[in-house]
Amino acid sequence: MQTSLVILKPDCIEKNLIGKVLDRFSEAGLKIVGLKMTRLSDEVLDEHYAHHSDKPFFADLKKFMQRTPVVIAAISGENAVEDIRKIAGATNPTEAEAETLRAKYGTDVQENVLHASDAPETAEAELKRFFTDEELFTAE
Ligand code: IDP
Ligand code: MG
Repeated sequence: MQTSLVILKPDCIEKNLIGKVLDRFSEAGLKIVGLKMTRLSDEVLDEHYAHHSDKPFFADLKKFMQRTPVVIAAISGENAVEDIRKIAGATNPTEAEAETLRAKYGTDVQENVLHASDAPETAEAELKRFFTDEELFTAE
């Protein structure tokens, strides 16, 4: 069993798509085991997007991610990391496969609906960044 970290970004909140997006994961047989709505601090975003800190869009990306509170979810399944990335689609909505969340609901390469962990090791670090053990439901 794997658990991945998903963040529903401000564009998703503004378009009132929280339920639709979470339902896609439930319908795919994935299980929501942690959920919260909160604002992201500068410090957390510096850490979460450290791989983009030298990019020209970094400041803009942080500003976008702080535009509204976000929904943070821990989602489990046999192959959760890969399954969720598939359902999310490519980073740029114009390059994402039809029916993926980013193709259907994304605005542009920055405002692309959601974050999803890109590997099991990343997921582990990201889950620790946003949830305590007590906040996560353990099935079985
Ligand atoms: P991912 O979210 O598909 O894993 P990453 O390359 O890890 O993609 O980028 C993290 C986030 O940074 C993206 O989801 C998007 O919001 C933003 N981002 C990535 N590339 C660009 C860009 O070229 N311009 C603006 N924002 C970008
Ligand atoms: Mg990424």
